[in-house]
Amino acid sequence: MAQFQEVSNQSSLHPKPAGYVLAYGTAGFRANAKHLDHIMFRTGLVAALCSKKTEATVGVMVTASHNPEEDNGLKMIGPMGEMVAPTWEGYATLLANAEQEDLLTALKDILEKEAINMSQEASVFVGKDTRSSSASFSQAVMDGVSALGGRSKDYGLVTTPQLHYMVRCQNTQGQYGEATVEGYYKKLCQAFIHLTKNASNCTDDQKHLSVDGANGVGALKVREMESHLKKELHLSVFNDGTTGKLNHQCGADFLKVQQKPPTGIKMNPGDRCCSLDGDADRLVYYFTDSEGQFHLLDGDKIATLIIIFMKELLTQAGLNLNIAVVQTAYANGSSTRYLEDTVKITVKCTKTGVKHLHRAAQEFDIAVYFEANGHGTVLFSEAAEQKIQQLAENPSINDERKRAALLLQHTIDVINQTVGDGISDMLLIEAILAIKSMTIQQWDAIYSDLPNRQLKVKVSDRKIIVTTDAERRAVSPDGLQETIDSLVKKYKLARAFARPSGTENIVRIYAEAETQESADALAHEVALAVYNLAGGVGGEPKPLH
Ligand code: 16G
Ligand code: MG
Repeated sequence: MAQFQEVSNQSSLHPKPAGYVLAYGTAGFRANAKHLDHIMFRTGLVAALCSKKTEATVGVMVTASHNPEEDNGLKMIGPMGEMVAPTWEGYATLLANAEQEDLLTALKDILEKEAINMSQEASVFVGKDTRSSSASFSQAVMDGVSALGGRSKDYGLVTTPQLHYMVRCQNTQGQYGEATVEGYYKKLCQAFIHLTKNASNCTDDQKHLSVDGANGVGALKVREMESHLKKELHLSVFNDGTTGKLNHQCGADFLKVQQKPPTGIKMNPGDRCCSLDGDADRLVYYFTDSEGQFHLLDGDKIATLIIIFMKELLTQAGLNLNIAVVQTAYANGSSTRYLEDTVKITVKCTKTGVKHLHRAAQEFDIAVYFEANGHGTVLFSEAAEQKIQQLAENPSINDERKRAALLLQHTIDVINQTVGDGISDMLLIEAILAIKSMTIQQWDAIYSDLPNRQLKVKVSDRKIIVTTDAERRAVSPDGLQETIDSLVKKYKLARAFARPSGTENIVRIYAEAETQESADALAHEVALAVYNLAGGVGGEPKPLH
């Protein structure tokens, strides 16, 4: 077939370094940019096949999110704007690792397995972040698509969630919105303006928010969006990439890990601030108090604020829907306790990685899912959306129910349901705070986080650790879980787990307890147990104090 000749010719322009192996991980491929050109081209091929198979547009986003500027990677996007199914991740890994001379055979294998009709058209949306390597990489993806006769649409610089949104809009024939960046701003900002229209006497001060753009694409896009907000929200963007380095001492991941403010931002005590990450699919909020103490409001606090708001609206609307919060093992124990005992809401725990939370959230009428690191969104079932719409259009309901139904409708529109979206989440939170006349301090005071500590342990093979119960318990190696259980018993309000990372060759430890000293000591003890029982390499973990 002529197309195979084309693949062969083109792929020699994107050669694979012999022996180089990389797997499609929790959030796609990610590595130092030096090694990735062939992976970009070959994922272009996979995306074209996926589009032919599903007879829909799919997406490829070139980004390494919160990783350093020198890294790059990509994320594939399925027809509804969701992450692609595991089968396609597997094919991406297969093609990425096929040696140059085996590429065509590997490609034909996939064609056969999936019974792909090669005369079917392929359409792939491509976007990129601001990394210096991203421009040539997105071209390499498009080369792969065209080698199989597919068409790509180059969205240029966009946030990851914006590209997810475009794919969904395209495949729903515009029902979800218009598949342009302009269309995205219009939908979200109009919903925001509707939501906040009747917010009681919101002062200019309350309308102000400082945004740390992580020196990445999110900063550019927040700026682009601002005029659509019609001065209903005043944004000061810091770390916009003009001087600082991408993700360097700034951005959502830096804040969550370091528990301190980013450099490059002007913060007065009490100012409401937020940070996006390098591709703007994560968001965290923070402020410093009058004593100079830093307060981080992470994904757990965000989920709590959103679910309280949703629950109140549903009660006012008189709608009885099945709602829940989805978290991972990293969710602070205080948040889970507060949600279950005080808000009285179902809380579900899944494995780490957005696709797991997303899938779990699809089981409810409305589910708020967030990782503690600030990645999350809200999903509404079709039935729930219909009920809300019917209610909003029902002429015989009282004003309170009407108001709540309308607010729910606008809430649906401000949210990007395809994937966690830092910019959309930011608009939703700003709207909730305005509607509830709530300060960031009041939001923070809803519950107090338990002190916690995360550590990494190097082991020769992280797969030795096998977990169950949403990664909260280890079933292998022998004796590890029993050891962790007995260590946890020594401390008050304590919890700890060890899980193999999905993105690095390490084991991650999480511990929380009543005091920071206890959390630190427990984390160290669990790290030691992992080091001893799971083949630790390098020096033994040292105590933190
Ligand atoms: C990726 C995931 C993130 C997860 C993290 C865990 C997506 C889009 N991103 O960044 O959700 O928290 O990996 O990394 O799924 P780890 O397995 O190394 O702890
Ligand atoms: Mg990200």
